[in-house]
Amino acid sequence: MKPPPGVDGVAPLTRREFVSLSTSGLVAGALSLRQPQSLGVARQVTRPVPSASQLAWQRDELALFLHFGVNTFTDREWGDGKESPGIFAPSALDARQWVRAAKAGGFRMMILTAKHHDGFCLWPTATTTHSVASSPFRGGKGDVVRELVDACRAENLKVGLYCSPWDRNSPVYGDSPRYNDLFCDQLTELLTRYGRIDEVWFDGANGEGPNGRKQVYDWPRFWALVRRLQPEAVMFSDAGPDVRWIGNERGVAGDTNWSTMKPDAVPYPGADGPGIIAALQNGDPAGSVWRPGETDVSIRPGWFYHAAEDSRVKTVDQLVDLYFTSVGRNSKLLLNVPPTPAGLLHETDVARLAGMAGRLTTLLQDDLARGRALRSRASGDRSLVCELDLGRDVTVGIVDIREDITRGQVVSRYVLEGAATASDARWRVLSSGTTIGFRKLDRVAPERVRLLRLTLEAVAPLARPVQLRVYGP
Ligand code: FUL
Repeated sequence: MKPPPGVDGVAPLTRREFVSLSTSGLVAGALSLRQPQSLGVARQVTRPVPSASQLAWQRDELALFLHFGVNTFTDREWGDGKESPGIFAPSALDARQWVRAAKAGGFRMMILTAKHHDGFCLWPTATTTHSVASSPFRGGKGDVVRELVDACRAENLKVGLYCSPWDRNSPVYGDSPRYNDLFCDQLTELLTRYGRIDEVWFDGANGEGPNGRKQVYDWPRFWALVRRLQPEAVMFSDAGPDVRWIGNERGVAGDTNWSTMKPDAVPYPGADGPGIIAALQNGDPAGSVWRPGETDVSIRPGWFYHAAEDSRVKTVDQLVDLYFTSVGRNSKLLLNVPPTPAGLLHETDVARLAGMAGRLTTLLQDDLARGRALRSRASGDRSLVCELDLGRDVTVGIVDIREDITRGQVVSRYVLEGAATASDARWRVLSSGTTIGFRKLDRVAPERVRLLRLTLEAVAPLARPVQLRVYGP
């Protein structure tokens, strides 16, 4: 049977056994991509792999989302576009405070709503008067995008921008060619005035315009423009092209989460229909493109700041859980922390970010397998068994497994077992699952073990070793 495109790595191999050496003490085993010489040259079919930008995006793990704009002053979630720019009056805006809070939380990028669905632009655009230039902020001379960019550069954080295609203010919204021109002009301003932008975030929402007309977005044109102006930036939307939405706003990636996708599964941003959410949650091992999932969720119930939600900020425990259900499921966490009408992050939110970083550092700092070699042997052409002697009895509470995604993602099933000693090797399952990808974090019932055994099955031969770290409870 012909293998589906992008799934097969090489032709089946004969059984081989080998022991891999530990480099950093984290190395597991790898199935060689080379066939035994007697079988001739490997029939290599390339699986999708991340671009340099997608790889950097994933390795950053954490990005901070900032929903800020006229809604901050009207106490609403979706403005209708009729807001007066006069209400946008943050009294003490300090983007350096945002960036310091993000840094203390371990975040490596900030993404600002430069324009939300209400159409109000946080930068002095030439495309509309519905912007900061018509507001009292800094006497009409302000530019929130500039202040964020400058603050991020000073602290070495990356910058991303959200620019909503849905615009409830623009009189030409719904007059499709004219609005698409205007939207491209807005993107051009955002992507040429501020230096390097690392992520462009497209919401798929597509509602009625003020004239009651529906807009037909020219996505290929938008994407080509971004690619031309900021070739290093990743573009987010339901349909990528570089990074896909994870399918919910609760902060939970699929437990099975492939970074590969079939592009037809979600043909355009905002597409609706059966199977779309599952495709976003789980990806597809037979997908022809690399399109990892981004998990966006707010630290508060709403995306914008509402004083009434000051007592409903997610706790440190909840934030740590979100890390496990996003980063720990082969995704990236985009956590929204909305500035207040003063233009500052609320002190409760700031404290929770620091608390989350502190807790994660404590949980994940002492790798009990550090320096221990993992002996691996192939148990089939696409399965591998790896064993590790921890050298002493330890209590395992967290398991951290990683594929080297520079060569793609292939593991489709894993089981980690533990046993007390070599002479009493009664293996007990600590954790098991399907995909691993960039990182799989499992919390397990604390178990005292000395020996670990990791069994892997893959949809194609593993091109590189997997890494195994274990931590206490
Ligand atoms: C949604 C928007 O409608 C929300 O207001 C928010 O911006 C969220 C991140 O995306 O689709």
